[in-house]
Amino acid sequence: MKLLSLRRAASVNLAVASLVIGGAASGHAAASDQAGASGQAGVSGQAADRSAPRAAAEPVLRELAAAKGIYYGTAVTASKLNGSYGSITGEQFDSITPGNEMKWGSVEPNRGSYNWSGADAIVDFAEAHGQKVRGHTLVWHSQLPNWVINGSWTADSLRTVMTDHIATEAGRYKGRIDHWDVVNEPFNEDGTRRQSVFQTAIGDSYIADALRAARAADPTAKLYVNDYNVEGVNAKSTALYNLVKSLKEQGVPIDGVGLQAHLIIGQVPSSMQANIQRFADLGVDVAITELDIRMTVPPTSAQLAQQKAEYKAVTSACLAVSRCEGVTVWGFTDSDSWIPEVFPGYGAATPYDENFRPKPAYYGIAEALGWTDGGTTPTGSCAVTYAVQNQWNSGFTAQVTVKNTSTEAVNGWKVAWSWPAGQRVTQAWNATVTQSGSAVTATNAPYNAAIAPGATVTFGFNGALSGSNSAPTAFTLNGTACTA
Ligand code: 9MR
Repeated sequence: MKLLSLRRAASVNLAVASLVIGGAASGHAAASDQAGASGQAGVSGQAADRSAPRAAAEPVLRELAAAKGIYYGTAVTASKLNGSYGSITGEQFDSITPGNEMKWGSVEPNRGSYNWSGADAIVDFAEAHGQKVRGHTLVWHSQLPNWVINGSWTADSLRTVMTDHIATEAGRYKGRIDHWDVVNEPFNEDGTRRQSVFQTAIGDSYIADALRAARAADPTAKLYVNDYNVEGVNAKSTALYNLVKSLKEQGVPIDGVGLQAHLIIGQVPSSMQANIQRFADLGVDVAITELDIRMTVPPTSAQLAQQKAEYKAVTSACLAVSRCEGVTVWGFTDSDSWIPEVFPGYGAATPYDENFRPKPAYYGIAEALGWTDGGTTPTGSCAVTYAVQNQWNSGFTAQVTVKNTSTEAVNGWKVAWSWPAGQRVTQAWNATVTQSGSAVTATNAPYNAAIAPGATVTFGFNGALSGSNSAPTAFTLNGTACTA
């Protein structure tokens, strides 16, 4: 059964003056019938991680998104889909995009010789976890095999190679892909066409040719054109707009536009919602396809708070337009992000840290999707004291004291940290403690939910050791970093 959900007006309290996302009531069909697919045990080897019950208030992005009628996705790396990475991918997201495994250079490095192992693994994983797949990507100037880049082509010969490639790849996964990024990054920043091998050999019509070939190969997949720096209204997004308009006028099969959204904190375009809306008004769907928000590293807690507001605002911008189908983050963890390699000095761009611990950005997404922590999310600060009180060969007892150093009362708390040395919490008091991989969350007991300004709460636990007992170095209170 599909339910209609009334979308709440986005109320965004922004740390960034440049970012203004309006809100409008609108209706996505809530895919509540899909939400039940989540919460399955993760992949093999991870039973222990997920054996602890999830605290009632812990947000699950895919469930929250489904209730609002959108999907929440992540790019993935096939070889990492096990352990905590696999568990979180399966539990939190209802769409996955191969980061690299479906690109032409990955699947057909030499002409006529195919490698589908990574792509197959991702599609299989998605089906096992009730997830959609965004196929990425069929025609792109980058990560192309040399035989395509360096071939000497006529318009006809390259068109045939391109449409054969689309028929082979989209045909292989026919009926199993929800959205295809058929053409990726066709524009320069000024809105002129990028001089890719396809553009130079075939000309402007290569995009229509590619879309028609994709429709023929997999009639049920939604066909997208995807690009970056097209999130706000600007010359490049206007070129994309004009392309979509002209394709629609010619009857070329196009179902949607992907706004990649590789963003920098403090520079999220204020016109994002208006831009999404103008594409929707053309009669196509829209998706945020590669969201990340980078910052200089190491991040400060102020930067992480700003990033949280911006993840929330981008998610809210999608929710505010009924034709926005969903949001995909480009890697959910900082350990699986392209940013540090390509932008030295930048990083921390995703919603989870390198140890799979949710960052404030994760709670920002959840809040945009309607989640509340049953109380106040502190805007102030906190201080944590961590003390090992007793230790033996295989275990230890520790106590955590949390001080509310802000001027606002905390009413309901979660304290989170990540173990640096494989420790596991076995038993806790004065809090309910759950652990997933190395990520630990301690939730208040009913009797100690409130922490007045300046007051402290203390809880304790026993832990198991599998090596050293190095102390955690960072803690958050309701998603906000504390001083340790
Ligand atoms: O995340 C991908 C990274 O692992 C690759 O090295 C890189 C090569 O260009 O491609 C990355 O993904 C890109 C995506 O396919 C298209 N939009 C930009 C993404 C980041 O470069």
